[in-house]
Amino acid sequence: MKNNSFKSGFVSIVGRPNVGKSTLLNRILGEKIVAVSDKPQTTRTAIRGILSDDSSQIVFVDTPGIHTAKSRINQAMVDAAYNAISGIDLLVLVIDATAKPDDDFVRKITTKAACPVFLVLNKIDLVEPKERLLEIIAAFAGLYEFSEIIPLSAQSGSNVEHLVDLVRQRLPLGIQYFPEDILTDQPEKVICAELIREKVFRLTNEEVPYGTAVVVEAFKERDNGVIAISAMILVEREGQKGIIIGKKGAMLKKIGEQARKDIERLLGTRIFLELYVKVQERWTERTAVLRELGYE
Ligand SMILES: Nc1nc2c(ncn2[C@@H]2O[C@H](COP(=O)(O)OP(=O)(O)OP(=O)(O)O)[C@@H](O)[C@H]2O)c(=O)[nH]1
Ligand SMILES: [Mg+2]
Repeated sequence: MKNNSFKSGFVSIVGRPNVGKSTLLNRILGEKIVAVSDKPQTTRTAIRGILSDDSSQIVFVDTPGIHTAKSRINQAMVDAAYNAISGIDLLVLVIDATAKPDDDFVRKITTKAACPVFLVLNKIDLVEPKERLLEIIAAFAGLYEFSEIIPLSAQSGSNVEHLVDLVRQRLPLGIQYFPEDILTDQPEKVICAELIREKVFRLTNEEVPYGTAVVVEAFKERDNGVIAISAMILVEREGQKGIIIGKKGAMLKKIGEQARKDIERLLGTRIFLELYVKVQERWTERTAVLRELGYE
């Protein structure tokens, strides 16, 4: 039983695509559980990352970047981000400190928030001269009564611990929602699929990453302790299949090697990873498939 000063709460991380929300979640947890890439719209679903200690539990929710969605899958992504704004204890709105200030967006999000809002100015490692930060802070402070404005670098980790301390201070008294030894409420299969999909996002270009989904179909521990994972990479067209497989299978091999390293680190055990590619035309527009994949 936890003592009655235990604090807990749900904290959503929202913002435009590519501002570093997922990088921030991974940094806070000290483990990679969500996909990060230099391409926008990497994150497709809301994924919870849980930070526990003796006196608190913070349930962070990473969300897809909010953008003008054209396709059905993108609409589902943006819906997932907006859904994560309600029913929470604290909202962390992340902006890219190097980007042109988007006041309309900040106003739009803050009007939807029914809880305290922290503004995180990310990527401060890229801001020069440093005095520029004070100007940015002053400009945003005039837009909304943010509970805190925190400049940080999710990539280097600079000031991230300070953010976590401030979040912890704001949490209401509450129960422990999840066991203290889990990093996420997602099944291992889902996180493995996410890490494989990240490699596709990093290693392929143009429309290919956006036409790709990954499903882990088998996850079995063998007698020797090795976990055998079999995953399907879904694409929309034969041409995309060719790119994912690559010359003599070179691309698929690279995706597999890089994903295996991440998954082994996360699971703390050796894995055997088998990947195959399947074409499913226009899956990004088909509700039934999107639902099956957990995107709707
Ligand atoms: N220089 C620098 N780059 C960063 C920082 N944080 C994130 N990035 C980079 O920004 C890019 C986008 O990072 P993500 O974490 O995938 O961004 P996101 O907001 O989750 O993006 P979506 O999921 O597409 O909405 C990646 O190339 C990161 O390496 C930072 O503090 N400094
Ligand atoms: Mg993301």
